[in-house]
Amino acid sequence: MIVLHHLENSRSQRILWLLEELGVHYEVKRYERDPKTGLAPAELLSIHSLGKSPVITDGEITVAESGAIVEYLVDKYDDGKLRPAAGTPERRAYTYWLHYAEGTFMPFMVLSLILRRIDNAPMPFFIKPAARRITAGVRGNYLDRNVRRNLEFMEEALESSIWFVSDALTAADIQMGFVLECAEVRAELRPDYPKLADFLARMRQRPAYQAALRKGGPYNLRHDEGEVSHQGSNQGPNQRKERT
Ligand SMILES: N[C@@H](CCC(=O)N[C@@H](CS)C(=O)NCC(=O)O)C(=O)O
Repeated sequence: MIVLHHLENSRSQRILWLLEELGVHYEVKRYERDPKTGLAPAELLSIHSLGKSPVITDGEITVAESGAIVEYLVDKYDDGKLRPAAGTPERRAYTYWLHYAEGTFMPFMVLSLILRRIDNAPMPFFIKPAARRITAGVRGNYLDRNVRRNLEFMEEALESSIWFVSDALTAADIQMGFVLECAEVRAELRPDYPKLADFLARMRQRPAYQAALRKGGPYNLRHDEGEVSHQGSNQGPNQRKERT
């Protein structure tokens, strides 16, 4: 039996979605973040040395890192639906997007979150202007340009097909879905990136995505704004931190 060690409001949501698309029987063990730090509980360290989520266990086997979990589950349960055949241009595109999600785009989203936390951190009033100058400098000289370029790149990729690889959903799209959910929270997608916004709308209409929301419990990446962003979320005003 697959057990998904699922941290609230995290990348683990993509594994839930994948498990639902694959129709696998699995168990969810949900972990809450520390309300002050937003970090995962120490309990997760007993599952994998890095103490991050997602991580799955399958009997004696433990698999961490969402891309690796996707490949493990697709190898074991997919019948050719969610991963194109080896040696095809579609398979090359699939591999690219599967790695691009965590390898290229997510680091910008994490940096964006860290900068925002620095901006909002309690600190002596005379330090605040210097801290703000540093975060604004990183945004202006590095982050904003990279985020924009990547959003344009992803938008262009969706000009020739409705999902990233083709008009058929693949597991790489499932990996990319969380990326776009983060981009939605930390960068404005409409009106400049209508195809990315359409991707999100299409993703959220899928029965498997909706089932994943029900299985995983409250899910909301839009904490700073205090908005409820997804069905199944019951975010309260006492939980207003953005999470990675
Ligand atoms: N690249 C890893 C990232 C894992 C990761 O950083 N997970 C976050 C949740 S989205 C986490 O566990 N954060 C809690 C913490 O750092 O304590 C993956 O894709 O699995």
